Amino acid sequence: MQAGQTLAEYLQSQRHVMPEQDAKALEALLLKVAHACIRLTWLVRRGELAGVLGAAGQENVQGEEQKKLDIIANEVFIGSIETSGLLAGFASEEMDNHYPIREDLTRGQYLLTFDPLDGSSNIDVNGSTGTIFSITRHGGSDAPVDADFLQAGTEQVCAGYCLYSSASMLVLTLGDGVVGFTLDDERNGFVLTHPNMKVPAQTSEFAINAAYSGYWQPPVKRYISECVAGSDGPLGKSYNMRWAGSMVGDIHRILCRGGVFLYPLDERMIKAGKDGKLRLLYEANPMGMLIEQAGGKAHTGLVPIMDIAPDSLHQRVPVIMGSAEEVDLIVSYHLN
Ligand code: P6P
Repeated sequence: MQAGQTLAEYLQSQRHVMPEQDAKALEALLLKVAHACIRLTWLVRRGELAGVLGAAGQENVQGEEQKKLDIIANEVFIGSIETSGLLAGFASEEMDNHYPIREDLTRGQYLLTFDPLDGSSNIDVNGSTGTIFSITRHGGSDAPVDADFLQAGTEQVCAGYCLYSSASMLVLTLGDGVVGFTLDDERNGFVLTHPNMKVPAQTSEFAINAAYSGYWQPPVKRYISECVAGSDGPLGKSYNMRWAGSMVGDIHRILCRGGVFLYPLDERMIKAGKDGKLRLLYEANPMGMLIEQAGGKAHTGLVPIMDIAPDSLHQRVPVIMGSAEEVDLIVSYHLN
């Protein structure tokens, strides 16, 4: 591979990496995903000019207020890919149950699980947002049911995101490292700009929403207090903090320069009977695959995220992911 390749050229060059059964179909599917991300880029960039900002006046299955763009992004993604003949079905943050391909359309061998617009709280203030996607295989030939989507992160064939920020970037893994493409407006296509994204093993930068520090459990309280203690503290170095308000924004920064992202289980969630905030299938698993393929680690504090056997489409998990040595340290505080 070399920088400057188009996405299509890159995918063709990677056919030898993909299992024989996947090569052409996966290549075609990813080009459809990229096309959907380009359509979403233009919508996000036009913002109020396209009348797509603001609340939709309804909640999703998570009980979260939906933004207009949440719903539009979901429709754009499905509309761009459903007729490809490559998918057996979709599952999305914005839909209660899975979405089977229409009976009159050709069904394919893959399942696409996605968060159409992650970071919704940033939309109206022009902050970073993104689309997160995870591709797994559909074992059967019949129409899928919800249970077919409940696959461990280790079963993912491909994972990626498109970050809508100062540049639009498509970052993905096929299981052989992580690559990043930047949208070239003049060519209206993604161009390979980051051929080998790696997470440094060490870091001095953490990402967490510190507003919830009063609810954190002891291992997280210990870690963050040690970071804040700086060079005179037990970790012997000064730390910086970043919190983008969108997982895609934070994980992209970590893939570019290292860091550790935490959305841990806290006392609020325990009281509400929740296992975390972020969702396993379309946030933690795809981001976990990217981080681990780039040399980092993805953990709940108790178990590796990608080993979890999912029990529901919208299952939530605690998330600690990023620079391997930092994740190991935080996990050691949870286990000891
Ligand atoms: P908070 C966005 O809604 C999201 O799911 C992630 O993208 C982001 O990291 C997190 O929630 C932000 O949560 O509690 O800081 O608003």
